[in-house]
Amino acid sequence: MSAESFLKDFHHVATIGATANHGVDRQAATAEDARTRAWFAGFAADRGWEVRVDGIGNMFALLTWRPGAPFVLIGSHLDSQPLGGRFDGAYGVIAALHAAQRVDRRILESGMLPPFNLAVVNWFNEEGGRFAPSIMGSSVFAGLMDQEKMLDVADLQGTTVRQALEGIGYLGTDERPEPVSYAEIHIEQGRILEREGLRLGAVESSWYTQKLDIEVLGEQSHTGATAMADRHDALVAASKVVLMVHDVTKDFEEEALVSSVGQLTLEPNSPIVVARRVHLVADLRSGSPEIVQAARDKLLKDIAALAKEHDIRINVRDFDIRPVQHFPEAGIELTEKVAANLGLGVRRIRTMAGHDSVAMNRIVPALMMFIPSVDGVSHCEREFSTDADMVAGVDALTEVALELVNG
Ligand code: HGY
Ligand code: MN
Ligand code: MN
Ligand code: MN
Repeated sequence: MSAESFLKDFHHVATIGATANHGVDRQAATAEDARTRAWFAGFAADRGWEVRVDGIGNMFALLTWRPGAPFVLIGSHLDSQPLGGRFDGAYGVIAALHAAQRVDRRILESGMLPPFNLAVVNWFNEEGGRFAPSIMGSSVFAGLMDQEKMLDVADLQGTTVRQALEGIGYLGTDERPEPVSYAEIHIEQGRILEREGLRLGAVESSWYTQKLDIEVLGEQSHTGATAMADRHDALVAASKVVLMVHDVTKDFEEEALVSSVGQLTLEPNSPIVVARRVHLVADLRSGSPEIVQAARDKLLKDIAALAKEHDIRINVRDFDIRPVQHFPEAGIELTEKVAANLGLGVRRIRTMAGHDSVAMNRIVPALMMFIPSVDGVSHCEREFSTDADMVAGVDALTEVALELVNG
C-alpha cells in the first residue's frame, strides 16, 4: 500500500460531510457518519476482511491469520465535532486500515503466522458533540460505561443513541474481537511537535478531565412588560456562570487548569421572552486531579451563592470524569525505537485531549502516537496536518502493529 493510495483515501473521506471552510461535520450516527462507515466497510470487504458491528455501533475489520487467537486492535474514530476538522480521528482510522494492509502483506510474504490477529476499529461517538459523554464506544467496549444506559442517551432533539444507530443501520449484535493490546495514531491537537520540529509524539500520559452539567432555572416573562425588579432571568445568571468557569483558572498557575463552557442551550430562546432555563456544560482539565477538584468545589460554592443572590435554582452534576492515565513504558519505548528506525524526530508527550486509547488502556496495554498539528489547532475547520507527516505516521503505525501482532 503506497503513500499515494493512503493520501487518496484520506482526501476522499475528508470530502464526506465536508463543510464550506474545508472542515467536516460528521457527528455520531448522522447520515454523514453512515457514509464514512460504508466507506470503511467497503475498504475491508474489498480485501476480504470480516466486518463486525457491536451493540454500541463500534465497527471492526478483522484480519484473522490464526483462528481463535486474540486481536491487536488499531484504530480511532470517524465521527467529528460539529464544524470540526478533517484530521481528528479520521486520520487514525485510515492510517490503521493502510497499516493493516501492509502488515497483512508482510506476514504473507514472511510465511510465518503471528501469535495474534489484527483488527482495525472505528469507535462510535468518540467526540461526544451530539451524544454526551465523549469516548462512548470505546468506554462501553472497555466496560467503563454501561451499554444499555448509553443507548438511552438522547441528543438535544430527543433522539436516542439506539434510535440514531438503528436509523443508520449500525446497531449491531456482533461479538467483539478479544483484545490483547491497542495502538492509535492521532493528530497532536497542540503545538509542541511543530514548535520543536519533531515528527512523532510518544504519548506517556493523559490529563484528569471532568465535566459539569449545569441547569439554571429562572422564570419566563415578557421582556417588555415585566418590571426589572420582577425578573428572574436565567440567562443573566448563566452568563455569570460562564465567566466563573473561565476565571477559576486564574486561581492556579498559568495553564495548570484549562476550562471552558462550550455548549449552552436556552429555553424558550425568543427575542421578547426572559429565559426560564439555560443548560450549559463546563469542561475542566488538569494534569493534577487535586486542581480540578479544588476548582470544581470553588465553582459549586460560588454558583450556590449566585443562585441565592438571583433567587433562582441552579443544579450542578459532575459527569464524564476521567482519571489521569499513564501508558505502559514498553509501548512508549516501541514508538521511540520505530521512530529511530524511520529517522523521525520523536519525544514523549502528554495529551490534554481525551482519546479512545485512554479507555482502552484501562483493559489492555495501549500505545498512542501523535503527528504534528499545524498551528496546534483542532476541533475547528482550520485543523491541518501535512501529507508528509501523515504518511510518516502510517509508516510508524505499520511497524508498531507488526511488532504487536508478533507478540
Ligand atoms: O474529549 C476529548 O478531548 C476528545 O476530543 N473527544
Ligand atoms: Mn480524536
Ligand atoms: Mn476530538
Ligand atoms: Mn405579546
